[in-house]
Amino acid sequence: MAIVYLCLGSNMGDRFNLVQNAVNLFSLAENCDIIRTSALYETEPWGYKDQNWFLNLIVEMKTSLSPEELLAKCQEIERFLGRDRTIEVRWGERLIDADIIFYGKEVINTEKLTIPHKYMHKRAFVLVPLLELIPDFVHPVLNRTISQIYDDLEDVEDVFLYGTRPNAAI
Ligand code: A4P
Ligand code: MG
Repeated sequence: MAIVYLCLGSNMGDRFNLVQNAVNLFSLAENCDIIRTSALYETEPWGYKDQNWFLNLIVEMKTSLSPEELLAKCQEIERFLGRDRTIEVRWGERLIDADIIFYGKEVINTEKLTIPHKYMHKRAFVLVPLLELIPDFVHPVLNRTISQIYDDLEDVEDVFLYGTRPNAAI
C-alpha cells in the first residue's frame, strides 16, 4: 500500500465537471481509496501562457497499484473523459490531465515515469493545494518540505480558490 498524490487539471470544456468526474472515477477505481482532496483552485496557465486558466486540485489516495499501474489508470481515466493526446501541444490545452506527483517516498526515473513529478517544485498550482494537505512532507529528492519549496518559488503564477478569482467568468 502506498499513499500517493495526484494533481488533476482541466482548462477546456466544462472544467468543473471534468475534474469532478475524474475524482469520481478514481473513487470508483479498484484498489484505489481516496483519503482526502484539496480545495479546488483556478490557476493561471504555467508554461504556455496563451491559453485558458485551469482548474486544479490534489487527490490524496491509498493504493495497492504499482506506479506503472497507477499511470495506466490515470491515462485510462483521461481517455474515458475524452482526452486525445495526439492533438495536444506540450503544456497546452487539455480536457483533463492526471499527473502522479508523489508515490510515497519513492523515486522513479524511467522512460515512462518520473516520480516525484519533474516540474512539481516549480508550480504553484501543485504546491498551493499540497500545502493544505502535507506542508511538512519532505520531497525525497530535494530533501525540502512542501512549505520550504513553496517559499523558494520564483515566478509564482496566480492561484485562486475556485470562485474567488477577480473578474473571472465562472
Ligand atoms: N510521465 C512521466 N512522469 C509522469 C508522472 N509523474 N505522472 C509521462 C504522469 N505522467 C508521467 O504525459 C506525457 C507522459 O508523461 C505520459 O505518457 C507518461 O508516461 P502528459 O500528461 O501528456 O504530459 P507531459 O509530457 O508531462 O506534458 P504536458 O502534459 O504537456 O505537461 P504537464 O507537465 O502535464 O503540464 N498550468 C496550470 N495552471 N495548471 C495545469 O494543470 N498543466 C500543464 C500540463 C501545463 N500548465 C498548467 C497545467
Ligand atoms: Mg500530464
